[in-house]
Amino acid sequence: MAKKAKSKSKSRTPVAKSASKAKSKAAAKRAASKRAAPKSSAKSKSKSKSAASKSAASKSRVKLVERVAGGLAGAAALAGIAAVASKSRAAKRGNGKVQALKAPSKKPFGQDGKALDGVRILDFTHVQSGPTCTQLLAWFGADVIKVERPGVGDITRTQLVDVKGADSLYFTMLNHNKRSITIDSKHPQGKRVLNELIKTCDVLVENFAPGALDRMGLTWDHIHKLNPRMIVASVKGFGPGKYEDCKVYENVAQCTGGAASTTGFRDGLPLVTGAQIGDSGTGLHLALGIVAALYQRNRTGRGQKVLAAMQDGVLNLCRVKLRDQQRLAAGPLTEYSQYGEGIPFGDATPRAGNDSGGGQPGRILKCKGWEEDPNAYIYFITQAPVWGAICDVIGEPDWKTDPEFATPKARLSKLNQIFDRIEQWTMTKTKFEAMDILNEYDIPCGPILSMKEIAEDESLRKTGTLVEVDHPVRGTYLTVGNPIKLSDSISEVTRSPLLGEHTDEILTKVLGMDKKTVAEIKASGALSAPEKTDKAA
Ligand code: CAO
Repeated sequence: MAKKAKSKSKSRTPVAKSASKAKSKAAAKRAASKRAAPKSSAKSKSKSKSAASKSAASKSRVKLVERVAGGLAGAAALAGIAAVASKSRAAKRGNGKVQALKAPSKKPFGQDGKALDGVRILDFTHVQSGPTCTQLLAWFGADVIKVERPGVGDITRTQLVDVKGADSLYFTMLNHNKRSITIDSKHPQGKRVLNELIKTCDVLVENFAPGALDRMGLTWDHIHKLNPRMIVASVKGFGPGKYEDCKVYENVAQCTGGAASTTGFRDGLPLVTGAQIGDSGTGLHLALGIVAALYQRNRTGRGQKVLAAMQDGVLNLCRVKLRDQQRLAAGPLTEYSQYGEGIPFGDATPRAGNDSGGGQPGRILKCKGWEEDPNAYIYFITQAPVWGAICDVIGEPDWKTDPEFATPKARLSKLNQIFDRIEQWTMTKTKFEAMDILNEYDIPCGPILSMKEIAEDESLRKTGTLVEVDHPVRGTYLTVGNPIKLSDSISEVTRSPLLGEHTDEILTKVLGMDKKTVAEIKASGALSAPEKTDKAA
């Protein structure tokens, strides 16, 4: 049998470590001095520049384009999409000539800024979908200013609380690397601050219920008048249509986007998945839309609206099920177990249990210890090119030449028999033993890992996908770092902000307000929760 000659060499992605205190202080200082730079927008600068400084500005735009392109490619890689913006493309200008590419950075690896350095986000998001998006942008280096309601903040700060008095893990795990300012967006002085922020930010991201942003007076026209370069990015439950005014949460999106009707077993209820494809999935889509809009703005100088509807995002992730819906017209879905079981198909894509989504039949099979351990299982794929190795491993060498089993087509009607036999073998091994043996023969498989096992996984910690973060109120906690690795824009994970922690810093350093103005706005009550009367308290 075709046992592998040498073990697989695994390429390591860059290590992103939780920043040490000293390191993060220095980074904060650097970032603060950058942010303090006078009303930094390239737009206002370039107007008054001489020819020499124009060329410097254009160089820095090329740099930004390159960085944005890098960020886009990272996101695209995760979504399984081909890279859409390469550096060589970014260097191509309107005259059709290709400019010489910049020489590689002389700075140490990973220390030449971040992909989205210089991009400032006005983050009006809450709960999960929007915060996922802005957290990703922050990890790529954007300056994310989270606007929260005074005294209350993002509702998730106080949801599913595990440490009394501390922001919940729900909040901390979705809002890393951001700054927080409290503003009552309906107060006239609050609107004044928001208008100033709109002028200085590149992107406004929001996921309010439909119409809420307009009710605050922040219509597209208003925003665009203040800052024609601003990109306004929204998550909504549905796109335009009969449901466009509806509020939507994760599971509603899973149900309306096609995930629930195709998840679970044929004879059971529709199921929602643990993966937050409606919220985090849509946040990821929105982030890609924002980076694309930033890229286009480099050419047009104009902002645009970006909409990621949760139903659309879920459907995009379920596209193979829409594929199967159309295949039904041509006959039964032969890779679904129900085909081998002789159960007729209806007129819609059925739930397929744990059958493989693609043309390579797979199942979840019991491993040693399954009686006690709910996760003692392995996913096993009978990939056609390694069928011979599978037969040898499970002790059925005759199946390699037996016409009843030798071809993928012949096997389709016997999947239950085949997987029962494979399971007899997997039940003699733990899921990790089975994984080790099967990997030797390049047989695609994966142990069912519990969250406990994942939390303890050394490789995920080494790559920075799992990170321990310090928090002044709750202490150290474990979180998921940036899952997208850029070789020259390494993500450090810094803790989520306390409510309104950066209010003063943003008013003075970002907006350049003097003490008197800050005092005036504060005294108006636009930035603080109303005093509780004795009775109310
Ligand atoms: N100052 C003053 N008012 C503020 C404010 C601030 N800083 N921040 C928010 N508000 C106000 C809004 O203006 C809105 O007021 P009005 O309804 O009077 O205009 C109000 O707070 C509530 O906002 P909301 O309707 O967005 O929040 P909700 O809790 O009722 O609904 C949600 C939550 C998620 C269902 C809804 O926001 C939504 O459908 N969003 C789009 C889809 C989405 O992202 N869903 C994912 C949620 S995660 O599972």
